[in-house]
Amino acid sequence: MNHPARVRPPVVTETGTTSHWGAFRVRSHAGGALEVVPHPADPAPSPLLGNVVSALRHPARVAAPAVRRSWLEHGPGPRPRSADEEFVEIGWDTALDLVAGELDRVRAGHGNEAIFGGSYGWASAGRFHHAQSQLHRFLNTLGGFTSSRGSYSIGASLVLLPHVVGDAEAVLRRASTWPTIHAETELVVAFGGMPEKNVQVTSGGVTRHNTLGHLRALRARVALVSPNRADLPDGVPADWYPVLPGTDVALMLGLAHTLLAEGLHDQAFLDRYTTGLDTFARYLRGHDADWAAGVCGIPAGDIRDLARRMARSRTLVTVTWSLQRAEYGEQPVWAGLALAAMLGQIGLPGGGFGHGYGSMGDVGDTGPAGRLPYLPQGRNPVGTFIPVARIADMLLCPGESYDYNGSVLKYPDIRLVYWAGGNPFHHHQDLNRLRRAFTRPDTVVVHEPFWTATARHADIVLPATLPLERDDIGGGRRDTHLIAMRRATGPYGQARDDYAILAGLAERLGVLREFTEGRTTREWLEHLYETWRTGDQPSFARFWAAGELELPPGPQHETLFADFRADPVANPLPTPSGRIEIFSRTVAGFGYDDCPGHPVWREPAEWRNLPRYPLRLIANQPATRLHSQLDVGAVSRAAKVAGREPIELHPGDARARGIRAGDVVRVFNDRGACLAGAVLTEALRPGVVRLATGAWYDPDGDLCRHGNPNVLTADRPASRLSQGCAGHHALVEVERWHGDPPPVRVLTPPPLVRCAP
Ligand SMILES: Nc1nc2c(c(=O)[nH]1)N[C@H]1C(S)=C(S)[C@@H](COP(=O)(O)OP(=O)(O)OC[C@H]3O[C@@H](n4cnc5c(=O)[nH]c(N)nc54)[C@H](O)[C@@H]3O)O[C@H]1N2
Ligand SMILES: Nc1nc2c(c(=O)[nH]1)N[C@H]1C(S)=C(S)[C@@H](COP(=O)(O)OP(=O)(O)OC[C@H]3O[C@@H](n4cnc5c(=O)[nH]c(N)nc54)[C@H](O)[C@@H]3O)O[C@H]1N2
Ligand SMILES: [Mo]
Repeated sequence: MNHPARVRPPVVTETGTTSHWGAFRVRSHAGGALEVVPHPADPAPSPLLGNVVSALRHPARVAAPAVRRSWLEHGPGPRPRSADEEFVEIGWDTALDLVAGELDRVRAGHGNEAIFGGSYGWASAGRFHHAQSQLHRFLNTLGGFTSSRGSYSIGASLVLLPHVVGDAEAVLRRASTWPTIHAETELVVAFGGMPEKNVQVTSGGVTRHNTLGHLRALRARVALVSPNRADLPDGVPADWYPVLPGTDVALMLGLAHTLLAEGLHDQAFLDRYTTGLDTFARYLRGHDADWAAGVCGIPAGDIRDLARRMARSRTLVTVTWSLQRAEYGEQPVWAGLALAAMLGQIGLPGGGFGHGYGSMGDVGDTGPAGRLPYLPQGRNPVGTFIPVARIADMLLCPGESYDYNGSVLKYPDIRLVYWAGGNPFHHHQDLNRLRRAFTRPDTVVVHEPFWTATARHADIVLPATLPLERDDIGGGRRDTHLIAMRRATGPYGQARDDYAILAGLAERLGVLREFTEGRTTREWLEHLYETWRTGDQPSFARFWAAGELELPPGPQHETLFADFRADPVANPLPTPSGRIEIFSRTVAGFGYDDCPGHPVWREPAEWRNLPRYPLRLIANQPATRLHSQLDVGAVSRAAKVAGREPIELHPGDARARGIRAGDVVRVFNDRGACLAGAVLTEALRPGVVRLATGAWYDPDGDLCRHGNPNVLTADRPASRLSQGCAGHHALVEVERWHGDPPPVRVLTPPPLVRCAP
């Protein structure tokens, strides 16, 4: 049969922009249709580009300012905040009056500390319209807010690394580069693997996705330590060590024990560059390869062989960020570092320690490491903060004390929660508990482009634009270009830029001048660019007309801690000893049983649920989107199974439960349950299931109809040291769902009383 030829209307305009998954171009066709095409310089454009246009005008967009019916009728105060309640659309003037009035009431009656403006989340790329930066700047002009510290990504590492190597930034931002690894490394021991799905993403985006090519071109042999074979690209020479989730530390101890027992450690390096091996070595006595095998599921012979190979090769020990997003998450980072130190190769090209290869696209990348233009946020006069993942504890337990990094902090009494650019009902653990926590404040204000679960749990929802609907400047760390993000289309419905929303509030609260400094968006872009550029770089007008600016390349060959190795006296680490602290007197002095002074194995508390919930769930980053962003987009939707988020199971585990590929299943434990769609794969270790994060939470009682794994994870910190997010693992059971599953309801807005057009 002949198909009628599809004739594309001619391209009218083409604009450039960028995203956390990379720079791209937007073509407008006659008639208004938009098309996304990759940036011409990008060797590996991200498949996530396919979510952009399909989500842009999706009916799940927030079209107008909306207020929860019960809040509108009864005013501020604790309330159930059901996700099914009706919202009433109101005009912008009324909405801004309500929010400004609430900010005023709360700060006058309870002080600025009662405003929680942490507002964690990735928002969109773009240096000016970064929602969280805008909100922080705005709240600072009002006298400040309770903030949050650290990240969900690396909450444990950010607190641990300063104690043990002095500078978290060095490890996280100046990793040994891929070209050096290609040239020098013989063996990569990759705890958590190096999954290619993750390297398409960097905060702020990159124009050239080089990391994927580096990863696929790896010639060094890789010891892939992961319950999931898919955590390394096919074709990379590898041996698979299918460790049980949460047990990498046991394996590391077994390796370290073998090095010591067989005299394979580098005593000269340890003497000169580290402190505390003796204490660690005493602890290792009870933790040999046989012991490790019993915990981590890797045979003792394989552990000993791997230790010997590590000692005779140029070896890079790398730990993904996922490993520290778990109970006792500090330990795999600290133990991995200790293991690398025992090999004596830290600071040698191609050897040593890495953290986050395969977690983020910019780790090991060779792009420029200079600063980008940024929006000044002012100063927050309120000193109160929480470690970011303690949000539910804060709302549920005002006034209670807790430990954090050697101090005792107290939770403030929050009356108003303000969120712009994040989705806590995606990112936080134990969502049924978070729902209870969100009943406590008087008012919840959210700026969102979409009716996400966070918007549905708010009182006042203000519709925000997406990057294609506004002008901005974009770029990421290690990006080769600075991108002029030129508006490609008008805003959806009545959506406004976060900046415009906050300027409207600032005007009502008498701080317009402080907040805007009298600048329009375009004037801000010019100001940020002009105060950033060097004399030999083009003016803003030329940059904007050209659409992008190529930045000078970064060094190809860099080795983490090379200076320290070259001269530890002239270049000591900023630790108390000036050295790598395998034992930290400071951490030991805190007296935390869940994070003592050297790396230790601790059995996760979650394991008490074995064997009632025999399957070990990995809730990792999704391949088909960034977190929960654009979950209504075409690429994310195409991966759903029967409309639910896919859960991967080993065929044996599925068979034992009568589950076939494509079935809707119920995944459950004591905290809650979700539906998901079964996908069978031999790539997983038996007994392990994988359900990625980010399906928009769709609550029906304790059940999420759509497949958000955070109904299953525990709201338990990594330890008292970091209070970091530990949401990566949970124990669950999976069963076939019989009959028709309840429909997913997140693709349409909540019940809305529409205002007259
Ligand atoms: N179980 C488990 N949970 C996890 C993790 C895990 O491994 N396991 N990983 C954690 C990690 S590492 C992270 S970083 C977090 C991520 O958690 P988040 O960063 O909160 O997730 P996002 O989906 O990126 O949320 C960003 C939100 O901002 C909105 N947005 C986009 N652009 C704009 C804008 O211009 N203005 C406004 N107002 N809004 C905008 C998007 O629609 C989206 O809802 O999740 C964490 N949660
Ligand atoms: N496509 C895509 N890429 C992303 C993101 C996204 O949302 N989508 N998010 C970005 C963000 S904000 C961050 S912070 C990074 C996160 O980077 P990571 O936290 O490193 O990424 P994850 O995919 O969550 O986990 C990496 C791998 O660790 C393995 N793993 C899980 N548990 C264990 C364990 O106990 N032991 C071992 N050895 N392996 C285990 C999993 O199989 C998983 O695939 O990813 C970034 N990249
Ligand atoms: Mo993250």
